[in-house]
Amino acid sequence: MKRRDFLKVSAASAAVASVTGCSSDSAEPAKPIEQPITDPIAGESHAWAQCQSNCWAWCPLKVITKDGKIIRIEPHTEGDDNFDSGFIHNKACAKGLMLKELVYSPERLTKPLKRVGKRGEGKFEEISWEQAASEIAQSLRSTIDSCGNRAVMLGNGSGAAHSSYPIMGPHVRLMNLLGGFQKTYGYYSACMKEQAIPYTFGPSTKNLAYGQGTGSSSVTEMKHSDYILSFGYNPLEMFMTGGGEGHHFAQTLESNDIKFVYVDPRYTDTCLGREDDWLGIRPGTDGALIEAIFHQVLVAYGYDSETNTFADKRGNWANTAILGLTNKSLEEYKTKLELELESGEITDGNAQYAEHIEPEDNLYDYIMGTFTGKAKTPEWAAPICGVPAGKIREVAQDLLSADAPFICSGQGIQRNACGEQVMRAIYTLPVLLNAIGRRGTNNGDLPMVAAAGPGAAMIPMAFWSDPTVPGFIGGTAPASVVKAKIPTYKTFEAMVRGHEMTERSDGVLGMTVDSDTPENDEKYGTNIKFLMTIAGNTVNQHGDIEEVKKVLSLEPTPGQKEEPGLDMHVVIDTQMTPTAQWADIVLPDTTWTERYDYIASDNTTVYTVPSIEPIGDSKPVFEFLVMLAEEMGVTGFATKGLTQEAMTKTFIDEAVNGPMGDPTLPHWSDHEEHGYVFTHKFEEPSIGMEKEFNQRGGGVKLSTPSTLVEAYSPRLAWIASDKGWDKDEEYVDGGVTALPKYLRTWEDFEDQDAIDEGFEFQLVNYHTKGRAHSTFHNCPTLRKVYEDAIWINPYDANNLGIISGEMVDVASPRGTIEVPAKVTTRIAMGVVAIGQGAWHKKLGNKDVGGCANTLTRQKPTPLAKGNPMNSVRVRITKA
Ligand SMILES: Nc1nc2c(c(=O)[nH]1)N[C@H]1C(S)=C(S)[C@@H](COP(=O)(O)OP(=O)(O)OC[C@H]3O[C@@H](n4cnc5c(=O)[nH]c(N)nc54)[C@H](O)[C@@H]3O)O[C@H]1N2
Ligand SMILES: Nc1nc2c(c(=O)[nH]1)N[C@H]1C(S)=C(S)[C@@H](COP(=O)(O)OP(=O)(O)OC[C@H]3O[C@@H](n4cnc5c(=O)[nH]c(N)nc54)[C@H](O)[C@@H]3O)O[C@H]1N2
Ligand code: SF4
Ligand SMILES: [Mo]
Repeated sequence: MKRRDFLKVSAASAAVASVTGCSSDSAEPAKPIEQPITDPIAGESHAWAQCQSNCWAWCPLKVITKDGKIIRIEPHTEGDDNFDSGFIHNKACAKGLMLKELVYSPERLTKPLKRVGKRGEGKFEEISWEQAASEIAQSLRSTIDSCGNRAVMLGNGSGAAHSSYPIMGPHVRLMNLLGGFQKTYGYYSACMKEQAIPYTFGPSTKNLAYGQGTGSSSVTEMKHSDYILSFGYNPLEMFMTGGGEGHHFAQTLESNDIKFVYVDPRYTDTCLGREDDWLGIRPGTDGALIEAIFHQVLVAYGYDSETNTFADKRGNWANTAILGLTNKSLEEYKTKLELELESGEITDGNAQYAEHIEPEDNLYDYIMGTFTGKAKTPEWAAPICGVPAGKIREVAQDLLSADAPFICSGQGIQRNACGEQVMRAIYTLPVLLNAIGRRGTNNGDLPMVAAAGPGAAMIPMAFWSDPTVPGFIGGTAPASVVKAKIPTYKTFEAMVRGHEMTERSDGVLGMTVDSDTPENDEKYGTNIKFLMTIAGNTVNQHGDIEEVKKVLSLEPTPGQKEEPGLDMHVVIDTQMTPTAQWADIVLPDTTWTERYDYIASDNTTVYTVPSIEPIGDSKPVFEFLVMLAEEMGVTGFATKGLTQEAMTKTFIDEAVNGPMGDPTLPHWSDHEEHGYVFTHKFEEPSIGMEKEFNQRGGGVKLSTPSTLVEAYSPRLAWIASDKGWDKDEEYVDGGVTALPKYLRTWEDFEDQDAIDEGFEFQLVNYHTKGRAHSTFHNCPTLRKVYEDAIWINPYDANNLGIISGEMVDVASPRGTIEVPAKVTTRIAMGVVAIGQGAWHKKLGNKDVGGCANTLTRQKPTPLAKGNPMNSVRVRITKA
């Protein structure tokens, strides 16, 4: 079994028992690289660790020590950089190489701490691990007893992504053994597209975010394309591992004759002369650009309303693949559903929404303006998106004449108040063009991350968190009784009004919805009262820091489900972060160099052994959870007295020999004998959605209720109706529509109220090369190399009389940050941009740390209830 196939299996735990071993027929053996050594002359030793930061690459790190201290970190240098060989090696970027600065940082946590002042005041006293375990156990027990397991939340944290321990690890198992907990859904990375995909391509297209299970093609497929259209897909900044995806992307463009058009308000390092065109679009307006492209394509196809056909290249194919392309097609579909309802023989899950289908609201007529008089021409779109009409025509023409257009997107584009809409439009585009499911094309999504899939890394995670996994050392744990899931972006709101949340009002999944009477919908029933965050800097990384702080400073009201205020906030990290400052108890975890661990990505397996002793009194989170389990009187927790080393070996043994294992992976004994890092042959994945779009007879078969691409979604028509979800008055059309439409939202390009209040600029807060989110922020070298400054166009800067390097105040209705300006033509006019993840540091009424979330808003998107961090308007003034 390929590791990617395993992912699919592990997602569906019901299928687990039927999986028997793996075939190793075609697999080339993994290659070991470099043994740990001791250099007797220099007196240096080295061992291997892994960069576990959430950048999806998990580069092996060679940790060089002398006299028990890390003296430097080196990348691994064996293997090759050629994707065609299949043995890609992940060479650490500047961040991983600066790990030493994190291990020995002044902010490094070395002792368990207990708050002494008010929450958030930042005053702590040192306590023992025993006291910490006992106080946490007491508080946890009392929250569960008085408010139930739904009141207990494990906070979001991605700081040690795919480690066997801090993420999705022993804490999940422990909480399940205690009767369950709230683990939110809809992660910050991709939750708008996670909603957009099932509505468009069907639920089976969605299993994991991050380009892994979104049906997209691999980045390796690009070499078969002749035209790449990227909506903010930015591999040279997002996938920095040398030899990995960014490198491969650059190689592909250099060695093939491909036209590359990059759409982003920022001119990123993905361009740097590789692009044929950079379209410096306004944030949140890609939907308008795409509608104008639809217009040009539909005009070129020509529509014969008599026969209800288009003269597209494949002979009316798009009209048979897309639900809702024309009035007639949608009318026929509605009639079919009505007949099903009448006869009672319902085969189509959309039948229940038949009455909400409005055939006149089809894509063709909407774009042509047949009933509205507003055609979505390039001339209509240009003043909205800022891309000249001539350019839009050129893109449409190129898309029409290319043999294999590869349309793709990043995720910043969907971190927007209309993120679901724009993603549904992007998914529809390649279908309309018949540029999907075949060589050199893509489904519009983030290309599969070729060098950095989590692969077998999921195995230990599954063991910890999936109680159905057989054979696990701890036996089986009961599944969580808490089925309801709150959207991640409502985490803090749920501390104040979780008790009244329903699926319809707040997107809480897994609860009963009474489809006609919202008053009868099941309520979540309690506020969140206990929060434990491991490897997350949530205060810094959630929207609107001041609002987050306000919620965290509410006094606890123990036992009162409907009253706000956390009983306890526990943070387990390696650094004294802005989030740890807001904890009641802070616990010092070990870093990636101080514990055993195991991560296997698609192309590398690293068995990490500690290269130094834990600093101070820090302890692997695993060992603390064993203590907590004992305090709580939980039996059957996973350890059976094993050390972390033995535990890790058990994981590897299961990953290789277990019922779901992959025998082509090296065993721990192979690691000990041959090397702590192995590279695996990366097999080029198949073309995205090839199966779904190449049915016998040229048909399309998706897992949507209609089996077609639901550009028009009957369920969304219901949600948008009066009987559906609550309307959001700050959106035109309530923010949800059956067709993907460019919608006006709050703080968008056209928000005249905000502009009148002086919030003249749109703000993009991107993922900078200098951090993985907030991780690595406190590395002084990185802060010098990657300047945290607000990008502003020379035209705008000139109007404000601002020069590069000058300190400016960037203010939104939520707060103000003070940062230097960087005057550059690399940003569209009217837009400013800053790297997200800088640590919030309040001085007076300003955040002098420059955290983007001092500016962002906590209002969720209408459908996914996700984080629209790029829907922010700001005012710029001299500091
Ligand atoms: N404004 C804005 N905000 C955003 C985004 C945005 O684009 N704009 N992006 C969002 C996205 S996509 C994401 S994924 C989130 C990420 O948000 P988080 O998941 O909070 O990620 P980090 O900020 O990197 O914080 C990770 C923490 O884990 C700690 N850590 C690292 N290793 C270990 C370990 O081994 N053990 C323990 N116990 N702790 C460890 C680090 O010190 C750090 O404090 O941010 C989101 N926030
Ligand atoms: N160096 C580095 N790499 C990372 C991370 C990191 O923090 N640092 N984080 C990792 C993680 S967890 C994630 S989720 C991914 C994040 O990956 P993404 O979410 O794709 O990254 P962003 O930088 O937020 O956005 C990508 C680009 O989209 C642009 N953009 C923003 N709004 C719009 C818009 O409305 N339209 C268009 N066309 N473009 C827009 C931004 O300017 C940016 O250049 O990256 C991963 N890789
Ligand atoms: S931050 Fe990403 S690319 Fe850089 S070393 Fe870590 S895993 Fe590799
Ligand atoms: Mo992310």
